[in-house]
Amino acid sequence: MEALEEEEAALLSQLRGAVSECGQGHLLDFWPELEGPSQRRALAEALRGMLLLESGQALRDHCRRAMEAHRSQGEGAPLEPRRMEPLPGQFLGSASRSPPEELRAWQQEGLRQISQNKVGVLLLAGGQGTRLGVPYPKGMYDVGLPSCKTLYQIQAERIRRVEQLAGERFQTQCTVPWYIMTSEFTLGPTERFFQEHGYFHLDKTNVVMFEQRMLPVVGFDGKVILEEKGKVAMAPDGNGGLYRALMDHKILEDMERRGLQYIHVYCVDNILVKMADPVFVGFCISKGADCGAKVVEKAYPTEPVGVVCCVDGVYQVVEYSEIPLELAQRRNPDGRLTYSAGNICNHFFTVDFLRAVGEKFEPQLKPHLAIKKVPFVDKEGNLVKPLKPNGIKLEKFVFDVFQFSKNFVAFEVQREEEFSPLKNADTAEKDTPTTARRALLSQHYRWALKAGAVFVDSRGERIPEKQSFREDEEPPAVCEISPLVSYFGEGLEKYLKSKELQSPFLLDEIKAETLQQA
Ligand code: UD2
Repeated sequence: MEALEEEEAALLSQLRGAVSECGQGHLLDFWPELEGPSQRRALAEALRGMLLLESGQALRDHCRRAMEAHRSQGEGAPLEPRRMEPLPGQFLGSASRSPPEELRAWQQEGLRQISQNKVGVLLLAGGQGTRLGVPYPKGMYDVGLPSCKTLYQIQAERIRRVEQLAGERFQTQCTVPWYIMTSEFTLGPTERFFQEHGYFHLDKTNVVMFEQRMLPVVGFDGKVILEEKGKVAMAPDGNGGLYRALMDHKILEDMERRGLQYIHVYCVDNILVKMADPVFVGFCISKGADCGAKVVEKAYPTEPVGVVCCVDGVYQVVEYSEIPLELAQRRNPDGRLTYSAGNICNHFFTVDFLRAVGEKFEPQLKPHLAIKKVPFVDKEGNLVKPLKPNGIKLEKFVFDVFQFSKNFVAFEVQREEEFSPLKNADTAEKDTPTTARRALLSQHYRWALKAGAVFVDSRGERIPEKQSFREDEEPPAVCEISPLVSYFGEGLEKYLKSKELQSPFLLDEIKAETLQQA
């Protein structure tokens, strides 16, 4: 017993010295009040992780950087209008303006690379999803489709289908490995969810989860925030934490061992995401790109998407939180937004490029500032839920590596086909479960009509067709098509041509088989 107490006293004195040296002595203020050795051990572990080196240099730097970034916020001219230029036309491919034969050639190239096991997908899933407000990872969310599928299941099934399409086209058996970057908040629940669902019939060895790093959240006074008496406030290091995490967990080695050359990186919440999109992948490869981004035309000046553009002649995304309003609102003589190439967090990278970033460029990535409301314990030990923002998070952004690209390209796609993100709860107007569900059902309704289907209501009366309807309008009939039946509307005629379908209609594999035989 005595030995234990002595050991603890020694540990405390060592820690106190180290944290005080970087001005963070307050982190141990409540040590005597912590309940038992397990709480003390947990705090000691967390502090040791933050201190990193004995000198405590890393923590001191982090706090200083956070405070300076906060102080200089709004000072100077962050982005003078003349420095920022729209993306030149030659770097932009387009899904709607390119001739069909060109699109077919890109698709063929993408499928060929997939069939040779050279393409992987990487999901950024470490975010906390605070705006949506659910206590579990966003990928587990069910937006209320007839099938009740979650975002993860939809994505898994699109992977299976694209493997099948590529395999059939080139007579191979192929795999698109799925890398999933999680954080301390999302790893456990995501792993459990995949286990419970049998990895959605994917081979478990081809689903690789890894964790990004966490960083302490700093108050405006430069002091790390204590969220509880024995718990430091920590937050993931942004989706640009990807590059460190790839190195930390030897993920690039895994990619190389599998012979992968191209990676499609995407964010978790876009219900229309085309996993390993053969057209986009084929386009990037055909242009010899090492780095690429999918964009949609921005819908309105303050839409929360970054803009892909050039800053001082270098390709970049200027994030929605950082673009001056005057620039976001600027329009061309034809009335279109000047900075209209909206980033949808769908990126293409060669594995070689990712390695160059990991080994060489990553330390040059500058963190961005996010000011948030962070619960904390005050000096008296009371838990306070602040009404105003009080905490500084520093985050790296995944697209900040575009500046290191030797050959960057962007590919413009149609919003209604490829972008409907789930960001907010249904109390908001945009980017909600309702808008995501509607976007997917509208797309599937269009696919069914194109394949020659006719919809009827429960009394067997024909539902008048509508080829186009507003974004905020429900499609005339409810139709959901499993990704296992069709990846992007292909191959539906054999099931749906001249068929009368009663709304709501769900086309899964079993239904498809019966329809084909009918
Ligand atoms: C992202 C893009 C924005 C636009 C928009 C479209 C960035 C930095 N911004 O903004 O330009 O394309 O999406 O929907 O990419 N994530 C992590 N770790 C983190 C933080 C986030 O993995 O530490 C993941 C998160 O789980 C999500 C993705 O990154 O899948 C994007 O994060 P977000 O939803 O917070 O990004 P948002 O909407 O601010």
